[in-house]
Amino acid sequence: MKLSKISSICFVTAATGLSMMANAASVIPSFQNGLAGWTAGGDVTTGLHSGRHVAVLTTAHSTLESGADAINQSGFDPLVAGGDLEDFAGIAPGGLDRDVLEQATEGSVVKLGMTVAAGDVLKFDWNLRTHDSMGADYAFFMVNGVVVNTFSSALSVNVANGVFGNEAGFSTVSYEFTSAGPVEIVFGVVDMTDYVGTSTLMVGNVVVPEPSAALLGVLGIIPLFRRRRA
Ligand SMILES: [Ca+2]
Ligand SMILES: [Ca+2]
Repeated sequence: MKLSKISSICFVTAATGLSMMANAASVIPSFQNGLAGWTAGGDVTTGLHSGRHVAVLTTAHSTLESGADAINQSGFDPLVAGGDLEDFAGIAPGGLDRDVLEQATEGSVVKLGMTVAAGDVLKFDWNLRTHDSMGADYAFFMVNGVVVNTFSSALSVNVANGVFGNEAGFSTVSYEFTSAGPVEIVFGVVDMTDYVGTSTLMVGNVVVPEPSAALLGVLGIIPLFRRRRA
C-alpha cells in the first residue's frame, strides 16, 4: 500500500513534467503551413529550401533597392532600426547595434510565444544567405528580449544558386530553457551600417523534441510501473 502511494505521487509529478514538454512541442507551428501561428514584421515569407520548410526573412526594401539586392519577397518593407525594429523584437532601441559605428539600419523578424518546462530543449536549423559587402549583417535568435545566438554574414562564403546570394549552409542550434513559464522566441535578420547588400535568414525545423524512452526511464516511470504491477 505504502509503495503504491509513493509510486502514484512520482507518476503524477513526472506526468506533469511530460505534459508541459509536450505542450511546448505541440505549440510550435511548422512553416509548412506558412506563417500561421507566428507573428511577422518586415519582409517574411515561407518556402522549401534544401529540403526544409523555412521562414524566409530578408533585409530588402520593396522599392528602394536595386539589382541583386531587390529581392523583397512579400511586398512589406523591413522594419526601421532605432525604434520600430527593436520594439517589434522586444529589445531596447539600439540593442541590435554592435557599437556606435556599426549600427543596425533595417531588418525583419518572426516571433512566437509559448510555455516551456525547465529543461526543455529548443532546436532549429538556420542559414544566412547574403549579398552583403560592408558592415557584416547578421541573423539573430532571441529569448525574452535577450540575443542568445547570432549568425554573421561573414560566414556566408559559399556560392549558392538562386537570388539570395552566397550562403553559409544550414546549421542546427540547440537552446535549453532553464526555467519554466511563458517565453517569447524571436528570429530576425538585420542590415548593418548600410541599407544595401540584402541578407536573408532561412529558419526551419523549430521544435522541442518529445522526451525519449531513455528520458522516461530517467524520470522513473518505467521502473515504477513495473514495481506497481509486481
Ligand atoms: Ca551591410
Ligand atoms: Ca536593405
